[in-house]
Amino acid sequence: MYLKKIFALIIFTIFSTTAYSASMNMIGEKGDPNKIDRVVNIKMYDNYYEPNVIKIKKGETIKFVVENLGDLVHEYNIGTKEMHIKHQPEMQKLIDHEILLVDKIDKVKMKKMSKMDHSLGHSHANSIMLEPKKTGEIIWKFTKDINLEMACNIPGHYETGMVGNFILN
Ligand SMILES: [Cu+2]
Repeated sequence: MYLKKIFALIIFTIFSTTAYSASMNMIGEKGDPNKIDRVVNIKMYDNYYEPNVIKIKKGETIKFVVENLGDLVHEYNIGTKEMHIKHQPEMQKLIDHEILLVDKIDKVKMKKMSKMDHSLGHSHANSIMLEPKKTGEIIWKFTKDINLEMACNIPGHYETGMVGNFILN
């Protein structure tokens, strides 16, 4: 009985990991730091991005240098609209666990709790979450013909305009 449970858990873990990487491959891949074609500077404010429209070419590797100039925590996440909508409950979970505060990320708590629940670890190659006055980087290779958005999935931010578009040309 016990073994059966463990087996089910392993299957579930494999399945959810595979499902996740499949959706990641759909939008491109983590870029090679030695093959950067272009650097784009992004400024995050409460609640919008500057710039919020970026032209990209298929196959291009871009290093995004993201700076949070707002008073709130913000996220820079590259994905499809559907991915962003799916991601929003995960963000709510971070708030419910008091890992994500208005202007602070409790990284110690995040690390501790992510050992029990992987989705709380919140570490993906296509996104970065920053406290006010902090700067971070994402290196992303755009390999697919797909409509992508940059978005902040912290509850209320996407809805109030913290979203932008990648235009493929
Ligand atoms: Cu935000």
